[in-house]
Formats: sequence, C-alpha cells, structure tokens
Amino acid sequence: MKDITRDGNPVLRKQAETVKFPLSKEDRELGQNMMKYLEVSQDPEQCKKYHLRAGVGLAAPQVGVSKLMAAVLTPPEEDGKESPFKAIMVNPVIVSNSVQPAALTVGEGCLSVDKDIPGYVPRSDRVTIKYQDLDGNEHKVRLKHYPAIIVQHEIDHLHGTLFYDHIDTENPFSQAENEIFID
Ligand code: SB7
Ligand code: NI
Repeated sequence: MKDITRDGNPVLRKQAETVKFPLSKEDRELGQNMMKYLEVSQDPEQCKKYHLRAGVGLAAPQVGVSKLMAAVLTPPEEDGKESPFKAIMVNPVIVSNSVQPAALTVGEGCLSVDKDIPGYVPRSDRVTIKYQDLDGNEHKVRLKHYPAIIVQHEIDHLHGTLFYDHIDTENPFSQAENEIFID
C-alpha cells in the first residue's frame, strides 16, 4: 500500500473494470487494505513511522489495480457540521448531482500527483451515490460539501480523470456563478 501509483502511470488514465460478486479474496483484501491505508495515514504517529501522506480517499488505480473500487474516510469536523463518511465503495456511481457548484478553498491535491497544482476544482456541492459494500449490499447515500467533493475526486479516478483536468488553464481561480467555497 505504500507504493502509490504516480501521475504518468497509464493505470491512472484507464477506465476501471466492474467488480463481480461474490468478491474474490483478493478483491476483498484490496478494499480492506485501502481503508487500512487511510486509517493509518490519518494517525499522526503511524503516518510518520511509515512515511505516508495523509489521505481521506484512495482509489484502486492508485494502488495499481484497474477496478471500480475506492475507499473514503473523512475525518470528523471540529465544528461537527458535516457528518464524517466512511466507506469502501465497490462499483460506485453518481446517480444525481446538484446544480449548485462548489469547490474547496484550498484547491485539491492527490496522492498520485507530487506537485502542487493551484486552482479551483469545480464540483457539485451535493451528490447522491450508489455503491456496493464488500458483501455486495447496495447502498444509496446523499452527501454534501466536503465528503461530496472527496467522493467525486475518487470516482473520477475510476474513470481516468485527475483533479487538475477540471482546473481552468487560462484562469485557474475563475469562479462559476454562485459557486460556494468549502474550507
Ligand atoms: C483533496 C484531497 C483529496 C480529494 C479532494 C481534495 C484526496 C486526496 C487523496 N487522493 O489522491 C485520493 O484519490
Ligand atoms: Ni487522488
């Protein structure tokens, strides 16, 4: 799990394959290991010990596997305004998204992209997603703000899209009309 694929590796630009159920032992472990990576990376001591970069999400292509699987673990907010979201998502799809655009004030980063790429990444403020868990149970959830943005970043990875693809090259800090900004 320490070997995150880097931008330039073709696996990051491929459309990932649908995962079939029942999961193989390998696929199940992949999901569990991706979540484990996020948990360890968010623990300051272990993060240092293993020389990891903290992550709130990880998609299978980032560990070299071109399958529709991603893990998301958003830390609880200090103000408790948004509920944290924790899921290993298999075959996730966005079934609907808000017209309301949103972007993170600080822009986005990616474990697969070493350099800092400044600019706003326009996203939907809210999304409804459908996915299966490791046992094949279907989930449908509605997310907003930060967790919604993370999930869009991860689902992008499964279709070969990287965050900077969305940044306006002419004017990286251009704002859409009524775009809201999330800290
Ligand atoms: C900032 C960071 C992420 C998503 C959106 C904004 C996730 C960073 C970790 N990943 O590269 C996961 O794909
Ligand atoms: Ni990423």
